[in-house]
Amino acid sequence: MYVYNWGDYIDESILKDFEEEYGIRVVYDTYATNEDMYVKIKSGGSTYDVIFPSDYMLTRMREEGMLEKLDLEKIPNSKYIDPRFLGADYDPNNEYSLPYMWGTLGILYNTNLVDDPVDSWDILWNPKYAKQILMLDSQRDSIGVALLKLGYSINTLNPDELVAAGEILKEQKPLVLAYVVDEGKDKMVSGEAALAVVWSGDAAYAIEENPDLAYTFPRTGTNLWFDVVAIPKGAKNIDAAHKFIDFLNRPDIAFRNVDHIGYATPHLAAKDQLPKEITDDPDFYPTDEDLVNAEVFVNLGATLKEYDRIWTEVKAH
Ligand code: N2P
Repeated sequence: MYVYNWGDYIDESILKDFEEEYGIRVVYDTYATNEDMYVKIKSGGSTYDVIFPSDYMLTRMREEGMLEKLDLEKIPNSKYIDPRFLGADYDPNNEYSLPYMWGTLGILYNTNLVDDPVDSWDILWNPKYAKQILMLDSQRDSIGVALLKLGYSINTLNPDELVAAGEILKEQKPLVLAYVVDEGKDKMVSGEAALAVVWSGDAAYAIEENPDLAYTFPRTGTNLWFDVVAIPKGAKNIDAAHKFIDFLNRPDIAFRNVDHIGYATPHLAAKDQLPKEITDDPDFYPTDEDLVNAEVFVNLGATLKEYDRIWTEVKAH
């Protein structure tokens, strides 16, 4: 069975346990962004059995006929998923996906190096932190941060707003140490950078390695995201894929996994086993009130081309 997941997004000992219990060999590959995963699946060169898209990418793949339906009868452990994560816009009838992890986009910072309040995206444009800022090498996220700084929606279809976002990303570039994804954690842990745009669970992981780090997200607006597990069309091991998804949702496994990777879990039995100081922390388990200004990414349709163009320009600048 072939599993394709984000980097640093599972306790890999769980793969071994699954192989032993089920006698099914797991080939495990990773990707850095939704867009990388999409291109690989779309090209058809490799067939995976299990993938982990985010909300907006699930919508796109669903609309493009790139997904198999899940048979929930074969995933009895799906009963542990908190119902508030079901019936979401990206999969209104829960036909194609089950929630895997959720979280926010925010700022990981080194409390020894940053003495300004971290409560706005503006800090990422402060020249005081020149060459100490890490941005995500992920187009929706980085353009999203720029749109938020300008007070626009992260799902804007307005070309002028997008051009303005591209302009401020180019302005910011001399301050940016690097555009990174999984490597950002190490640069923050080592103290090489002072501020990084990260996904919440990666922050939790880094803070555990270096207690001088802290994470928050601007309450003025951010991206709230949901990552799910799904089976791409053309998968050759659909039965094994269902077994694997069920295994991931077995309470002991779901707990071990989330405890290891540090993201917020939609799995009630796993969440119950986590320390209260984690599940009560509004930066990692935000309440509705913390999220009043947060937006979930949506599939952009034809305007995606504009985002692509702007991101290419920023990267080449
Ligand atoms: C894990 C990547 C998490 C993806 N390193 C956030 N959507």
